[in-house]
Amino acid sequence: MRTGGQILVEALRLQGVDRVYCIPGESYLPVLDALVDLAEIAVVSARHEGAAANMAEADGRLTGRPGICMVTRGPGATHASIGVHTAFQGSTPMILFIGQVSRATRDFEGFQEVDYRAMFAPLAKWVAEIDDPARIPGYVARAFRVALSGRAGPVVLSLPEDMLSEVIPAPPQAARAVAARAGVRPSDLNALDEMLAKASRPLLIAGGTGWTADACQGLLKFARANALPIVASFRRQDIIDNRAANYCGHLGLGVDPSLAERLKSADLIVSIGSRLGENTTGGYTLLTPPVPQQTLVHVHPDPNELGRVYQPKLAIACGVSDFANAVADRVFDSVERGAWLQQARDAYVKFSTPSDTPAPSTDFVDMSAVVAWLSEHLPDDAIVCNGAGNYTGWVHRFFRYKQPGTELAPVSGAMGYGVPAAIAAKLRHPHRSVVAFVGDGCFMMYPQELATAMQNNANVVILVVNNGTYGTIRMHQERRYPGRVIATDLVNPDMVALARSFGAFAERVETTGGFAAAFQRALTSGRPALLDLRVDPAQISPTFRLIS
Ligand SMILES: Cc1ncc(C[n+]2csc(CCOP(=O)(O)OP(=O)(O)O)c2C)c(N)n1
Ligand SMILES: [Mg+2]
Repeated sequence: MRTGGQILVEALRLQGVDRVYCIPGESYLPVLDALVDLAEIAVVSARHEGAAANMAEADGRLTGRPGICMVTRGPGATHASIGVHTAFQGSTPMILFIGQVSRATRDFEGFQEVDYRAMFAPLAKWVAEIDDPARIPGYVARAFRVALSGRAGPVVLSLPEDMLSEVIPAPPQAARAVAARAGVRPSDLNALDEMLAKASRPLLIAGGTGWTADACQGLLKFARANALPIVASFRRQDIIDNRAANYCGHLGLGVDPSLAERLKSADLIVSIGSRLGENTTGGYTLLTPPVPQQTLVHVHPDPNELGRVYQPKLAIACGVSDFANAVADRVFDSVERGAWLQQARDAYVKFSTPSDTPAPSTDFVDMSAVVAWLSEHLPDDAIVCNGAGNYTGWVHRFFRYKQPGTELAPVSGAMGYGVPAAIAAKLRHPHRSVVAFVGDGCFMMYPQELATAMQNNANVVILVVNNGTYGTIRMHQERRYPGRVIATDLVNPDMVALARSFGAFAERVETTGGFAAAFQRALTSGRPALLDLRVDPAQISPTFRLIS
């Protein structure tokens, strides 16, 4: 005989789950109780459901299996929704479990009752409520398949509390779900070869999720053999080693103007895994819907994404790994385009080298120098996390990602992601260095997660890019409503004292020259660490200065 909670936890174990992120709630006590007896599943209790959901999302991104988050009804679910949205926009496999009111009181709008099917309809791939404990194994197995299949994403399962405490004979369980994948047709590959062979200005765009290390290598091999430039879609900079001669930059906010021009003037674009979203396409201007000027080949695991915005000449419904593995060894006779590739690569190297930007003030920490120093000195497998804000402009521009699985950055542009993501990364890879870049605004969304880091020995290094403002919005204000500043100035706490109050290592860094030594002390402190970097508030982006 088993409780619903025990059946659920057993189903998770069989799916290979080894860690859940949660905030506990009385609505799902039988699940928590079942976890007491299961050493294989670690339970990490965070301090805010938004952080717990971000941690689960980051874990899903790093493992390629659904990250698991558990929260209570109403307030817990509404807090956690940000992580579900981030997983949705980021195509990250994730499952959110929510305790729900009992079946007998449903629709009374009792204490904290919410209709999750309605609430999460546009945020999740699938939302369901489990009414019968005997059906838990089926729902869980389906949730894993839905989260993993096609365009990966989040699933929400609601668990009425009396269903979780009902005792029934143990039902049969399902085996570990492996999503079925569409494959590549030889005729599509031949058509692609023909188009690429004739193109004198082709560009490959690598993006989306589902990349294995082999697939990343395979795509690079294909690009090398056929002199093809590869660029990364928004916040997918770790698919191709940025040091490789075929890597030619990042399509995103603050895009290199010369790369934007290159994309516009390409005669063939092959998008592999990327949806070609708003930030990748310069707000749908570098490629214009519905039929872009450039000939488009679109490879995506979900046929529903093909032709959703852009009508491609050739649409290939196929997972990125299968595609990359299929093209890895293909070599074809093509028109000469060594110069096209070389120009693109040279432009990337120039744009991502700090000397290209205005000379920094010596009274502050210069983020260009900090990011370039980290790019040079961190181990190749270090994981670099960030949230949203103008400070990310320096990271995305000057950091060279060297391995897949080293960039955790929200495609959704959600502030607050960096610290929770870093904690999840450190728990998943305890022996790798994990660095979180956060703005002062971004950090203050989840500063309390320093407690989670302390409690779980997640020794991350948090770099607060402290400019005393919601800089991004200030920049937009100055552009659209010059001189009319409102709601963007920040009066911050003493970040060093705040971090130390949790027991973390913390120091303030006032100048560029002080950074390297402070970083080494932080990294080797044996504790979660925070460096408060005092940056010039007028230097609002790598290229834009406020004139005061
Ligand atoms: C959760 C969330 N709320 C609001 C925004 C809008 N927003 C984008 S960037 C930004 C300011 C970020 O400030 P900070 O972290 O200090 O970075 P800075 O721009 O100053 O470098 C805001 C408010 C957002 N993207 N996400
Ligand atoms: Mg700021």
